[in-house]
Amino acid sequence: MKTDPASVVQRLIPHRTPAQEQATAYAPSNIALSKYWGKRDEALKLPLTGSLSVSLGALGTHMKIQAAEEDHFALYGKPQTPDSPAYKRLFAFIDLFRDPMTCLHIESHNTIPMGAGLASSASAFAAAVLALNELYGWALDLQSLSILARLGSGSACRSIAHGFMEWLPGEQEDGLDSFAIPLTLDWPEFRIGILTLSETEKAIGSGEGMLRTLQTSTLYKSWPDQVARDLPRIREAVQNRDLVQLGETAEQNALSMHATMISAWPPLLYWQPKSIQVLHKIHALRSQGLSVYATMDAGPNVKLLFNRDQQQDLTAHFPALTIIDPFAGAGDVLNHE
Ligand code: 2P0
Repeated sequence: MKTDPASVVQRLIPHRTPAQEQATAYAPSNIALSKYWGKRDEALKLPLTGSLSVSLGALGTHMKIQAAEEDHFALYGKPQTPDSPAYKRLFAFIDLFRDPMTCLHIESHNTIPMGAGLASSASAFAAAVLALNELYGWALDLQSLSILARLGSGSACRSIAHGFMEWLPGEQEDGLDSFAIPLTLDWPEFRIGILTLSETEKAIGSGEGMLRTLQTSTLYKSWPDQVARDLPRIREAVQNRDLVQLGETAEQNALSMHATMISAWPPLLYWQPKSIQVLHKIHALRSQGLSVYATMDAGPNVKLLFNRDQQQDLTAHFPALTIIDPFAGAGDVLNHE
């Protein structure tokens, strides 16, 4: 019989009785340098390839969960109705873990700027798993926490810890070998710059977009080979703190992912004219000697990868840049308009 999310949870959690009244947790968002695009199992959110990300420090989700008389979910202090998509998705996930008799009051607050084109699902599901682990007193290890977060949203498995995280795709049908591991090293000079070019909601979400790409793009067949080349190069670049190798590989990886999206049908053209303008500007700045590279996710916004020594020049060229230092304490937003 095929494994479903409920049976994975059943195997990993020791019991379903809260050990305390309430628990809080924080998980950072993350950006992939070698991307995850395409699943081998939809229900368990198992990827076809590995991926490697860096966390966004202080940009993430704070979540508080407490035992209550009835279910309740507030986002930014605003109660969500049970028929809202956010409520339904969160409680469908929570239902995997709790005894049906246990009601929970959940408060979630994202520090990710609204409309920055950064998905909050990765940090939200990771924060939910971390808070549940506290509330129930499971004392799960990082590996189990990552597997459980993955069941909420694939990229959430990389948000269970700070820093560079590599998601091992695994081979097992039950996905118990598919989780993210921290590359335990820092890179104090490394910076991420976020350029918000469009605040409109993306028309096609990542899950649907991946499936469409897999089913309709012949270019997608080359994607696993692209990752097989890029991911080890990015891991090596991180280990050597080699920005040029990291930036060149991450930019090519992101554009290759977009090539598969664009060649899907109907096409997934997430880029807007401004996205292309920014890419050209980055290329022009590189030809003038600036060491700056781009990555993009399933949306029009461009994220810049660079080292601290380029920060002043880049802020002059992109005044609206939100700069993130993933390794400053819990991570600091150094310059946010
Ligand atoms: C990534 N993205 O590696 C890639 C690059 C978007 C583009 O992971 O269906 O929200 O919940 O597993 O994790 C976004 O996909 O998708 C994503 P599901 P998820 O960051």
